[in-house]
Amino acid sequence: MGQERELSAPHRARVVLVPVPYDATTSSRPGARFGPEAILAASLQIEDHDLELNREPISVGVAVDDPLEPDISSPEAMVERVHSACRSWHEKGKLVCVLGGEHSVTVGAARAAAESRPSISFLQIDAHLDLRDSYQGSRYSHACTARRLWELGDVVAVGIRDGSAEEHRWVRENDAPIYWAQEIWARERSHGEDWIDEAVEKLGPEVYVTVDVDGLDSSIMPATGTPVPGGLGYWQLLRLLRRAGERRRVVGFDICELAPLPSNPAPEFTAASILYKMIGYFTAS
Ligand SMILES: [Mn+2]
Repeated sequence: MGQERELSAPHRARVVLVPVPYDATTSSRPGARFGPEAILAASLQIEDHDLELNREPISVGVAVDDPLEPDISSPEAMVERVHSACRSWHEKGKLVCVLGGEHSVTVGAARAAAESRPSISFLQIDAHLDLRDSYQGSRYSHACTARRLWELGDVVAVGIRDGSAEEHRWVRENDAPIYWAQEIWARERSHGEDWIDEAVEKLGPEVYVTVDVDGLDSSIMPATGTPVPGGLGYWQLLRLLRRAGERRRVVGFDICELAPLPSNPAPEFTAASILYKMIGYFTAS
């Protein structure tokens, strides 16, 4: 985002981006540590005017924090580091967006957003349930993200198409609201996009939005550690995010799990575009 320097000064900016180049618990292809840098580089090519919103979202002011140094002593220590970095921006009244990094960093960002907001709820875009209580010896693995979010508030998950038997059992036992990718696909044949309003209605007044880029279909988002076919389309995801911004107060958000592919620059432009759209949608009021 090639914005004017004055607007990107932290004291002027309404939005602060916190890059978290970390991917220590990734179980498949690593590389999410290179995600923040790739998204920020691609963002320089995005035009300031947003055709859909008919304004320049960048004009709210967007500051970019220094990349958070990874703490590789444990995933829990890294979550705490993200938490404390985000908390200091929340205390200054900023809308904080974390650029991951693997999805475990969301837990720290969400905790910071949840402080002094006991009724916060979460909108999770993902291919995976991420509902394991622990994974490979850690409760702060990327595979446990949604389970940790449930300890802070209700989670509405969208685009899901992968999960273990244990996770599916947890969904049934807890009656968790999941918008399975396949159900969305089938439902749109007969009912159009009514699922979007329904999903947003399930969220409380204050919402944290986490976008794991693998929620998108792997044809447009191959650059991620664990791509899964049959995911959300670009416009489908944007319509959901826009509606969430219109109907709810978004108090924090992130975009995670981009692991850039040297052979294909399109995914980082896709992620940068979604980031810019979210800035527009979530700062409308
Ligand atoms: Mn995922």
